[in-house]
Amino acid sequence: MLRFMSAGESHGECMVAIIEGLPAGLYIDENIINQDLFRRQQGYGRGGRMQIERDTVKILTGLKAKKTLGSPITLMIKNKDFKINELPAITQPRPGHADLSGAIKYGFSDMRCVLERASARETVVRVAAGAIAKIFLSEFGIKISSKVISVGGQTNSKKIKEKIDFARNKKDTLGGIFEVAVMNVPAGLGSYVHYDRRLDARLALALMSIPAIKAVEFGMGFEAANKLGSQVHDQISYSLKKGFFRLTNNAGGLEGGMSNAQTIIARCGMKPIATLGNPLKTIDFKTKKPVKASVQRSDISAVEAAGVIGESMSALVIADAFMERFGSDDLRRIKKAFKLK
Ligand code: EPS
Repeated sequence: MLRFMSAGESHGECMVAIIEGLPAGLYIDENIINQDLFRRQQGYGRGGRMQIERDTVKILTGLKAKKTLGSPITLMIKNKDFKINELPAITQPRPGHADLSGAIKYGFSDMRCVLERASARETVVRVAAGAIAKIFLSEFGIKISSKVISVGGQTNSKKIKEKIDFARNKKDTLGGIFEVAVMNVPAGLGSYVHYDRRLDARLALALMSIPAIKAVEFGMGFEAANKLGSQVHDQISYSLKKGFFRLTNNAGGLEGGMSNAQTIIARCGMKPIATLGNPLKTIDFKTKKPVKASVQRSDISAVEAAGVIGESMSALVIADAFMERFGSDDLRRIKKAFKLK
C-alpha cells in the first residue's frame, strides 16, 4: 500500500512528508519534483507568500545513488517565511476558513494555532509526494495533466485575468473549476468488490481533501443525471491495433469502480479563498462582540495551483492502485507483470 503523511506549519521551519510503499529501483530526479513545486507557485492571482518562497525539495531518506530502496522516503521543503513564534494572536475567525471550528475543537483562543496547519501551505509537500508517484507512473507511460476550466465563472484566459483584477480591486477573492486528466491508465485498477476499493471513490477522497474543494465530478458528472442512458454510456468497439475501446468517454475513464483504459477525467470545484481584504462580519472569539474577520496575507485566486495539487493527489491514488494490480516491491518485477497485462 502506498501511503504518505505530512507535517509542518505554514510559518514553521519546514514542511515534511514521508512516503512509504514505493518499489525499490526507481530513479528519482529531484529536478522533476522541483518543476512541479514551481508550477504550484504559479498562476495569476497568487499572493505575497509566493514572492517570498522558492520551493525546492530536499530528500532526507529512502534513496541510495538516487534510487529508491523500498524504504520510507522523507521529503523536506524549507519555509523561507519561518516566523511562527513572532506572529500576533488572531481572535476574529474568518467565515469559510477552519478558524472557528478549529478553535472550538482544539480549545484555542488564538486562531493562529489553527491556521498554521490548516493553511494551504501544507499542499507543497503533497505536490512533492505526488511528483514521486508521477515519476513511478511515467515508467509505464501514464501521464497526468491539469487545466483551468473557469475562474469566477469566466472561461476565456483574458476574461479570467480581468475578473481576478476586478476581485483584487474590490479586495475580494475568486474560486473556479479545474480538470485533471490521467492518460494511458490500464483497465482494471481499483475494484467493484468493496466500497473502499473503488477507484472513483478513492480519487474523490483524495481530490476532496484539497483545501477549498467543494465539488468533484468524473466524466459527464452531474450532467449525466439529466440524460437518457443511451446519451450517457460509452459504446464499446474493438480493433486489432487498439484492442477494446470506446466511442465516447462520458464515464471519465471509470466504470464499476475501476479504470476502463480511457483517459480518467476529474473536475473539481474550488470555493473562493476565505481571506478577504474587505472582510466579512464575524464575532470576536473572546469578547463575543461583532467585528470584521481577520485579514491575513493571502491569494486572490489559486485555481491553477489547485490543479497541480489535483494532479499530485490523483498520481498518489493511481500509483497505489497500479501497484495493487502489478506488484510493489521491485520495479523490474512490476515491469514484467505489466507486460503480461
Ligand atoms: C500558501 C501559503 C499561505 C497563503 C495561501 C497559500 O501563506 P501565507 O499565509 O504566509 O500568505 O499564501 O494559503 C491560503 C490562502 C490559506 O487560506 O491557507 C501556499 O503555499 O500555497
